[in-house]
Amino acid sequence: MDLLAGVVCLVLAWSPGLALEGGMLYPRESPSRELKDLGGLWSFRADWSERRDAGFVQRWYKQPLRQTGPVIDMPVPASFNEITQDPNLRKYIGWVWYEKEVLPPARWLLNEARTRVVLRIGSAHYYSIVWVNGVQVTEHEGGHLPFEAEISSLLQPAQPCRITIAVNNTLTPHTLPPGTIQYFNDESMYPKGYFVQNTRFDFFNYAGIHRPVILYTTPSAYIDDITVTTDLAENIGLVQYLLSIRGSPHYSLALTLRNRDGAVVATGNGSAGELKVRNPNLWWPYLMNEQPGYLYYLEVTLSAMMNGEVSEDKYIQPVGFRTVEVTRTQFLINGKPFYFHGVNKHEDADIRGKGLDWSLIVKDFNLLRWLGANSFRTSHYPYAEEIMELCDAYGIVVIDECPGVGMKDSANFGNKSLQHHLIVMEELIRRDKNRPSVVMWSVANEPASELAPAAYYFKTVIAHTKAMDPTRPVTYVSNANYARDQGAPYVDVICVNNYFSWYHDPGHLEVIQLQLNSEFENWYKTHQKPIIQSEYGADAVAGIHSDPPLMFTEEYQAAVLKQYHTIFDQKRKEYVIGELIWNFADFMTEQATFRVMGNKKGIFTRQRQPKSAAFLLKERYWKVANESGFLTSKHNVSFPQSQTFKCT
Ligand code: BDP
Repeated sequence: MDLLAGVVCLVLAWSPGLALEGGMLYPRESPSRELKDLGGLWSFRADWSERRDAGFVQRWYKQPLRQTGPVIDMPVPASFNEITQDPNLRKYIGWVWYEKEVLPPARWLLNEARTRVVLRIGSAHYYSIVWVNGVQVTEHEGGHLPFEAEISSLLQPAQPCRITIAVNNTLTPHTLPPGTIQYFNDESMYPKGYFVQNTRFDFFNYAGIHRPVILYTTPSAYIDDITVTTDLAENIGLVQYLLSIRGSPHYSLALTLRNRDGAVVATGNGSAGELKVRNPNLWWPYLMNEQPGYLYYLEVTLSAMMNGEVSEDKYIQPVGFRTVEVTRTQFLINGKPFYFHGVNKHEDADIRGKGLDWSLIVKDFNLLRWLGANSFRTSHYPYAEEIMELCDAYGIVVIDECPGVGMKDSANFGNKSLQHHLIVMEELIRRDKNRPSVVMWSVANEPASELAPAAYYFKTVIAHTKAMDPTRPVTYVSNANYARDQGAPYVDVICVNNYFSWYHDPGHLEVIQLQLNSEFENWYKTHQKPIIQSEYGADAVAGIHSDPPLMFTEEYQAAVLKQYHTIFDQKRKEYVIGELIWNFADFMTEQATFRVMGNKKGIFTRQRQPKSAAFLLKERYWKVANESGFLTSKHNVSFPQSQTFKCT
C-alpha cells in the first residue's frame, strides 16, 4: 500500500478557492455504503406564535414534537402549503417543525465496525436547523441544495433516533431569492399583527422538505469528494481526477474505469491523476447521436489502515467524455455546433408543490423526448439531483441556474448578498461539477443588471464561478437593455428574455419580427457573443380558442411562437445558438390580477396535457434536429435506460 502518496495527495485534493467544508457526493449504495430513505410521513407543526419563536423558546427539539402541542402528518418530500385545507397554512410564513423517529439498523452501531452515519437532506426551503435526539447537528441556508451532518455519535443501540428539522421560509433582501416582509399596522384596515411577504419573482414560494431525507453510511475512513474533468486529445479520452479522502492519513486508492457493459477500460491509483481511454464513446446530447448520454463508471476503492486493519470504502462515479467550448458565434459540444432547442421548467405540481415526485419526473422526461427537446434551463434554482442524474443518462443538456431570481432592488447587490451568492455557487458547483449534462452555469435570472452596483457584483460572482470551475462557460439571463446591462461584459454567452406582443405591445403580433431582429442585432453588435433566446412565450388558458388569435387563447400562444421562429431561423445561421420556450408547463404563482391560477405560459398544462403550441414546437424541434444532420432516423433515437451501475 502506498501510504505516503495518500498523505501528499490529501493536500492536493482541495479544489482551489472552495471555502466549503467537505464534499457532497450523491449518495450511492456500494458494498461499503448503505442508504436508508426516511421519506414518508413525518410529524409536523407550524409555529403560529406571534413572533414564530415558540419552538425555540419552548425547545420543541428537546422532546417528541407531539408532546409540545398538536401535530399533523406531513409527507416528505413535499411542500407543506397545499397538503391541508387550511388557507393559512398555504400562505404561512415562519418556522415549521418536522420530526421523525427512525431505528438505525443495529449493525451500524456495532463499535468495532466504526460506521459513519450521515443524515442528508436533499433540500429544504429556505433556512433549516437540524437536531438529532435534541442535539443540533447542522443548519443550512438556501432552498435548493443538499446539506448533511454526521450523526454517528448521537445514535444509541436499540434506541429510536429522533430527527427534528425546523424550516423557515422567510426571505430577506439578502437571501437568494430575495424577499421582504411588510407589516400593516393600521388596525382599521388590517387585523392585528398582519404582514405579508413580498417577492419579485414569478412562482409560488413553496416551502418544506422538498427532496429526500436519507441516512447513509460510510466507513470511518471514506471517500469525501471526487472531481473529474474530461478532455479529448485526438482519439484519446482523458479523465483527470482529484479525490478527497478523510478519516485516515494512511491509505491507498485504486481506480477502475468501466464502460457501459462493465468492461475495464482504464485503471489508476493515487488521489490525483489522469486516465486515458482510446476511442472513447463520447457523451452526446439527445438527438445529436444515436447513443446519447453514454456514461462510463469510475469505481474508486479506498483502502485505509484503521487500528491495524484494512478498511475499504467504494464509490462509483459516472463519467461522461465531452468537451464544451464557446466561440463568437457558436456553442460547441465535442467540437460540433450545438443548438439548444429546449425548454425552461419549474419544479411544480398540484398538491406536492415543489416536492420530488418520481412519476412527474419520468413523465416530464417522456414529454421532452416526445417534443424533441435536447436541453433545459433549471429556471430559477437548482433542480433535484434525481433529475440531474437522468439528464446525464438521457443526454439532456442543462443550463444549471442558481436561485438568483427576483434581484430587482439595489439592496440585493450589497456585500451581504454577494457573500451568500458566492457560497451558493460553491455549493452548486460542488454538487453538479461532475455532471456531463451541465454545460453552463447561470448565476441569475433577470436581475436589475442596469443598476451601477451590478457591474462589480456580477464581475465578482462570475469570476468566482470560473475560478471554481474553469471548464464551463458562465452566463446570467438578462432582460435589460443591451447598452445598459452592466454584467454582460463578463458572461460567455448572452441569454436574453423578451415578451414582444405580450408584456410589450400586447396583442400586436405584427411587431415581433421587427423587434426581435433589432434585439438580436443590438446585443450581437455590442458584445459579439453568441446569443440564446432564454425565454419567450405567451399565456394560454387551455381550451380557450379564437380566430383571429386573441391573447390568452391557444391560437395566440402558437402565433407568438411562430413569429419568433421566423427570426430564429434567420439568426441561427449567424450567432443565435438556442431557443428555450417559457414555459414547459403551467405553474403556480402568487395570486395576482394578471395570473389565472398561476402562470399559463406552459405549452403543457400543469397536469402535463399538450396545448396547441406543444404540437407546433414538436414539429419544429424535430425539424431543427433533422436539419442539424446528426439524425439518420428519428425512430432509432431514444433515451437509454438509466443505469444503476453496481460495484463488482
Ligand atoms: C420572465 C421571468 C419568469 C416569468 C416570466 C413571465 O423570468 O420567471 O415567469 O417572465 O412573466 O420575466 O411569464
